[in-house]
Amino acid sequence: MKLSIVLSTQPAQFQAATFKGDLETNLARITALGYDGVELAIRDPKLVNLDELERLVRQHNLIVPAIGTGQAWGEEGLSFTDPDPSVRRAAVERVKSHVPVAARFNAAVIVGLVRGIVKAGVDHAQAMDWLVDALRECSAAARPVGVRLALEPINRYETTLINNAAQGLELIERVGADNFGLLLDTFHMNIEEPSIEESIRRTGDRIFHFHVADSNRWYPGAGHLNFGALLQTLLDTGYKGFVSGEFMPVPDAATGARKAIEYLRAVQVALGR
Ligand code: LER
Ligand code: MN
Repeated sequence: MKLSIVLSTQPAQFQAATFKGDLETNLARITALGYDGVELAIRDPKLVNLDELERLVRQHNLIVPAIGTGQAWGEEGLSFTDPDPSVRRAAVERVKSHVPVAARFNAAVIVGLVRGIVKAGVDHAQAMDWLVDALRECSAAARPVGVRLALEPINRYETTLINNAAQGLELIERVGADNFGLLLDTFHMNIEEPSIEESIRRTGDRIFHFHVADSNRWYPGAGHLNFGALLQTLLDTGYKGFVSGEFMPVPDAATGARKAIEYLRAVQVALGR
């Protein structure tokens, strides 16, 4: 089981980006803790020196399994489902601009909150149509360079569009691209799924990436999720990707990250995987 943890390349409001800013120090900490990879949250690739980022990541022997794009929504309000067509276009262009970055690292591009929420005056079916069009366009742009897109079902308190795995699987049917799949996040699943294990089984080989946080969105082991059962189910699907920590920096990022890896490695040993 390969473990990574989220690092935002810039300061961000999003609370569960465990590490933020100060790239060199944080990459060194992540490596020293024993993580195999780092998931990079990037608001806008134009704001990042990508050669320098790649150099630092490789210097620290880390793999980048996925690139998060949610800050384009969190910090700038860009979304695939905004009633303003120029905002939708900017969101699609922004996500497409992450494709070469992902290709550099052989990473997936995450579509989280950049999909948007259904805004006042917008019909849910209309928002779904915009979402499908945007995802088709981004998947088509990613395919020639071998990049996969992972849409994350997100709990009802953050969005009204795609809250659970079943809705995600229906969306996969509509988008109809083989490089489009899902990112499952245990924090959201605990709120939305009838059964976390059953939803993992059903999503199967369409699980392109996996986030872990406990029920309280603290490090795994700090809440009441059964990580033994859910990770066993995940590995039984044949999932070979990363299990990526995305939790609040409680009591601080370094301590939470240390407790998470100690706990997850112990679960792994108990499972004999
Ligand atoms: C991002 O991966 C996530 O899980 C969302 O809660 C973002 O708000
Ligand atoms: Mn997540």
